[in-house]
Amino acid sequence: MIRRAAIARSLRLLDANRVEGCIVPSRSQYPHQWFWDSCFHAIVLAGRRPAAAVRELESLYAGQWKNGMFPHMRFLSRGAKARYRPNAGDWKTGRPTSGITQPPIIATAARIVYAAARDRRFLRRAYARIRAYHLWLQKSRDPEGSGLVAVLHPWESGMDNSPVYGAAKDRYLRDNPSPNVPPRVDTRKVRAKERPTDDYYRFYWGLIAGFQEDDWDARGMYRRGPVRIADALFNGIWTKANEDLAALAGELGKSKDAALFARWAERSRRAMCKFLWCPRRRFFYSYDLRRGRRILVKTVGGFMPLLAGGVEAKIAAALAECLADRREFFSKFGVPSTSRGEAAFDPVCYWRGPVWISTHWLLVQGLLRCGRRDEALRISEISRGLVERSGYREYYHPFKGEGLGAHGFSWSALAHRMIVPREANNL
Ligand code: 9WN
Repeated sequence: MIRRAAIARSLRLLDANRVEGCIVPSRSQYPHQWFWDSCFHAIVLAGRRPAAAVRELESLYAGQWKNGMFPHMRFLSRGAKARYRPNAGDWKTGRPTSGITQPPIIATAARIVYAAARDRRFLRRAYARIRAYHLWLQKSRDPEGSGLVAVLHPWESGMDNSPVYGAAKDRYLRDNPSPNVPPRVDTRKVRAKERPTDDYYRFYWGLIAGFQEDDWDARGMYRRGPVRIADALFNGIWTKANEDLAALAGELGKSKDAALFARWAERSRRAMCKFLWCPRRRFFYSYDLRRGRRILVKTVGGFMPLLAGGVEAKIAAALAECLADRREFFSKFGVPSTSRGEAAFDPVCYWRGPVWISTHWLLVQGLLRCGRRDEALRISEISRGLVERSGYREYYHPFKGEGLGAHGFSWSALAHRMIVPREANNL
């Protein structure tokens, strides 16, 4: 009964955050559409409102570029312009979207939504859109076919000020005259210490200016962009997404496509184990493709290769140990975004320590996949507890459980949908 009331509250929040046919992450802080947020919203809705889940995913099509890319943001109305920067005009992409992407979780979301909605028309349309996206991502972010796709801007990683991007930021600011950054609006409603520093903002805006010089040409951005990082979370999601796209292709009888995407998934699994896994430190790290070395900072992203399956039992065991270690990722209120052992760890600052419900959700899927049910259940329970206690906040303090960042934050509704029904993984 209590559970049902909680789910109803989550659905009410999503209803309240519906703007112009899609759900925004938070009315006050993020008044536009974000790519991976909408995928998470669709996953939440699939449980009780499959038709609404279909609509949420389909609302992303309006932003998709001709070359197949799903941009990380789609700007909703002119009225919202002043409330979020960079706005559509700042990006100069020639359309009301940003020019970069975000973690490619749409195939996974579509598989979950299809398992719930069983709507063939949705499946056919979604498949065509997502296939184009995967072809774009593969070609423009892994042109050598290594199995690892690159992130070119920290915003693409979804974990914007993660210390994974710290060294790249420092190098960038050292080599480039500090770009002019318009006054920040993100710190008007959220305390500055919970948000990225001004330096990060100079880096974010500077990278955008560089891409504008390349006229948003994917090849030029990849070749000349100062950041080229195989992010562990992004690649874990990408690998799982290829497996899910292969399943959707199979459902449509497209066996050649199914074989292609299954091969891509397998290639990425191998590449993650070869390049991201460090046998000595027993952890998956993001990899700096420009410099040819791992970025030795432990973040929650290091658990995400588990999503892809096929991880050796001893690797899964090492990660489970790390998850249970108080000096690393164990804390009363969940799994911090950055290890407690890192110098950059900060329990209130955004992706440098706080607990996020989205990464909890991903972690639960990864743990279930490698048979770690007890750990998965613990994280599910903590997630529900956080939302009950502190509301739908953007992130939470790992030791105190207090809410941080934006209020009325949509994807925190995932707390009530941590365990996805088996049929979603068995189309
Ligand atoms: C920049 C919307 C997005 C999330 C990201 C999160 C945050 C934006 C920002 O909010 O990023 O894209 O302005 O800080 O880091 O993961 O998709 O919720």
